[in-house]
Amino acid sequence: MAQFEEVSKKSKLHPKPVGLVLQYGTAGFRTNADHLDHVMFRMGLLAVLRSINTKATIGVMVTASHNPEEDNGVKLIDPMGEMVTPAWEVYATQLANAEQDHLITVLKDIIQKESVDMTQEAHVFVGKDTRSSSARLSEAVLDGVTALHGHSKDYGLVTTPQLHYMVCCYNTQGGYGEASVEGYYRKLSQAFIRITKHVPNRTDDQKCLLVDGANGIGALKLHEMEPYLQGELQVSLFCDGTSGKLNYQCGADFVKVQQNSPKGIDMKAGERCCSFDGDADRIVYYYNDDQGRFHLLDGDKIATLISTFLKELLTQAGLDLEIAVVQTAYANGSSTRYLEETMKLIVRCTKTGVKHLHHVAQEFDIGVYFEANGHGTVLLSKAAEEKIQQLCNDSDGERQRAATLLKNSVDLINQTVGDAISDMLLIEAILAIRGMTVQQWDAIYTDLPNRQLKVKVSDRRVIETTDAERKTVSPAGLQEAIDRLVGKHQHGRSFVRPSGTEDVVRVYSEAATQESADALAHEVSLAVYRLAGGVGGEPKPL
Ligand code: 16G
Ligand code: MG
Repeated sequence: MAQFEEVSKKSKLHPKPVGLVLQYGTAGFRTNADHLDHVMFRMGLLAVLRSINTKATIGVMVTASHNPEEDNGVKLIDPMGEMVTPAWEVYATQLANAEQDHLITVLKDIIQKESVDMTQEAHVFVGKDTRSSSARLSEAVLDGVTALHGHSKDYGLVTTPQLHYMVCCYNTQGGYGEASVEGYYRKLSQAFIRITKHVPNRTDDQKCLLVDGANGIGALKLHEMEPYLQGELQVSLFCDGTSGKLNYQCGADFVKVQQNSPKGIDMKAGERCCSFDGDADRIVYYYNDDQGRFHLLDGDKIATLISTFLKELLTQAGLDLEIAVVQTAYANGSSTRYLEETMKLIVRCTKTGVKHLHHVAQEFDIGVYFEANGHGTVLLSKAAEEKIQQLCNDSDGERQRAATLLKNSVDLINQTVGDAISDMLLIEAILAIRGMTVQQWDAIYTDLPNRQLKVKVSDRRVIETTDAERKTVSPAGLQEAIDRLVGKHQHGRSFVRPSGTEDVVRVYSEAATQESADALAHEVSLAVYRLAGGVGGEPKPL
């Protein structure tokens, strides 16, 4: 077929470095931008197949999120705006790793396995972050789409969650909103204004927020959105990309890992700040107290604020909907205890990686999911949304008011994926309604001190886990060793897992004091080093 000849010809313009092997990891391919041209071209091809296969528009986002500027990566987006299904991650890996003269064979294999009818039309949305390599790499994606005669729409510079949103809006024929960046700004900001304009006496302090844009796409897009917010939120944007380097000493990942504020930011005591990551799908909040001590409000604190708020509204609205919070093993033990024991909420734990949380959250009427690192959102079942909508016309004033507030909050949420901009607006709206300061939010519960370390081993696949990564089953003796060490520390908890994005084993610990958490993490790291084939000297901090 002429299509394949064209692919063959064009693929030579996007040659694969011989022998290079890459893996579609937890969140797509990610590595140094110089090695990705062929991957991008091929993901363009794969997106065409996936589009025909699902009879819908597919998204391809060029980004390496919180990685350094020199890296890049790509994430595939399925029709409802969710991450691509695992079977196709396998195809993505096969296609990316096929040597040049095998490319067509691998392509035809996928076509055959999935019975893709190549006479059908394909539609692909493409987006990119602000990395210097993103322009040329997204061209390579578009080239791939064209080579297989697919139609493409280039959204240019967008955040990852914005592209997820566009895909969902388009495939639901506008049912979720308008598939344009302006449509996204309008939907979110109008919902925000509908909520906050009913809050009496909001002070300037409550309206002002310091935002670290990680010198990336989130800064650019938040700046673009500001006029739509009509002064209801007054953002002071720093790390806005005008001078600093992407993700360098700033951004959500830096803040979470270092447990410190971005470099060079001037925070007054008590001032509310938040950081986005490099593609704006994560957010964390923080402030300095009067003694200049730094306080982090991570994904667990965010999930607590949101789920508590939603639960109260459900009670006020008299709606009997099942609400659950989905976390990973990284969730601070204090948050889990607070949610289960004080708030009486259902809490579920899943493996690390957004798609795992997303799927579990879908099992409930309302599923609030957050990773401790700040990636998360809220999902509502169709039935739940309809019940809320119906109640908005209820004759009982109290119930009607609660339902309307719920409806407006739902409109603020990007349900396709964690979204720093949307999460930020939801958090700001909740704080405004409750008249709550960042300190009061922080005081809901106190985090147990914790520590993360990483250990280099010769093959991290020797570590096998179970029970949502909370226990190891191999190598032999490791779990027993961890249990023994944990037993020596008050409120001790620790687990280890092979990273999905880096060639290391990650170690997490928490305990009653920081010294104790540090000691536990160190002791467990040594056990990993000893029992799992450690290499390259002592274990290092994350
Ligand atoms: C990716 C995941 C994130 C996870 C992290 C774990 C997505 C969009 N992102 O960034 O959810 O927390 O990997 O990394 O799924 P690790 O396996 O190296 O610890
Ligand atoms: Mg990200």
